[in-house]
Amino acid sequence: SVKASDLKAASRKKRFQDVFPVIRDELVAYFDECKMPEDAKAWFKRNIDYNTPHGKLNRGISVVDTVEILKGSSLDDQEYFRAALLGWCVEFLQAYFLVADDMMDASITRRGQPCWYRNPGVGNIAINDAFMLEACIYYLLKKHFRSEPYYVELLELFHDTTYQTEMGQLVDLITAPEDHVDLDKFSLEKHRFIVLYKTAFYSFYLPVALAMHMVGIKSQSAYDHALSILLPLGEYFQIQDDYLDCFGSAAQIGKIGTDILDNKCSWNINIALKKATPEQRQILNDNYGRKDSECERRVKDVFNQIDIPRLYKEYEDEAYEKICTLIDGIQESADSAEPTLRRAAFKAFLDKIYKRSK
Ligand code: DMA
Ligand code: MG
Ligand code: MG
Ligand code: MG
Repeated sequence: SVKASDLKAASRKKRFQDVFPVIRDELVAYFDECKMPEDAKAWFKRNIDYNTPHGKLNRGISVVDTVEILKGSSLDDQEYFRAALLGWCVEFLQAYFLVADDMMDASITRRGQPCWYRNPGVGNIAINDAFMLEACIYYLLKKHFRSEPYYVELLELFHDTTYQTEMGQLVDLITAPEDHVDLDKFSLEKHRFIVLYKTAFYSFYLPVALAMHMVGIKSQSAYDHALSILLPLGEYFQIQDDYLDCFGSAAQIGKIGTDILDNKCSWNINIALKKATPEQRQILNDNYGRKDSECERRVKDVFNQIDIPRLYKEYEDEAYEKICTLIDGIQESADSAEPTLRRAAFKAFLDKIYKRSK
């Protein structure tokens, strides 16, 4: 039976998705203004349509959800549009990162379709297409938020979280050299650094901080407190991503895992290294990070012998408990001059990802 909460989530997603064509058409209209050639306009539109709206949209919808919870009442049509526009800016940032990430990770599929760079005639043009998806963010912010007192805060937030993500991607990539496997260089500490930087800031802190600016929260301590909950939440989310890369089904996650082939410092390999017998360690040394599906299968066999799925379930329960405790630590004060953090905003985010299989 379909639960009422699922129906509500579906209708919220639908409302958010309905804003997309309006935003897309604004972006494409600028190409007309600039008298761009028709084929360039068509390319740009196809880039946006292919790479931006087909994900789970958790990050984007979280901006709207958080604005509503912090404000404490539902939004009128204009407020909804503006919150959704910020949400779509997060989705453009995500699209930009993913188009580039798939090239760097030599991935095959994304969101159930070929990675953008693998489309006929696209190839390395995808590099410029990624830059253009990023540029969409600043075009939209300028058009819709230029006169807001918090405009500079929005710009800094996007710039800072973009920089953090790129720092994380740098460590992710240089810890996974293609031509040299050295599992001694991996550790859970290194993994933690990578996932906080490459994922947690832009996927979890950014949407909530955007919503906080929109409802007029100015106190730095509120942003620091939000960060102290959202970084662990983002760490948990990326560990799920690492786990599903190996143990999820391609049909559900919409992508074919490449972490073993790519020599990635993922959660699975770090846990396996802690538990492996000398024999298992030798198999991992000889087969991890080799561009060969037979080697990949041998690594997966060791992961299963070590029972990574059971260890993951234990981790997931612990992480959930820990994050709930952090959320319970929020003091909700009603008589404050500006809106304050709300437990429900963080709980909503946590419940969207708890025990996810996609
Ligand atoms: C995700 O890393 C981080 C960014 C910034 C895209 P990833 O390569 O594990 O992501 P995915 O599994 O989606 O390719
Ligand atoms: Mg990737
Ligand atoms: Mg990657
Ligand atoms: Mg991954």
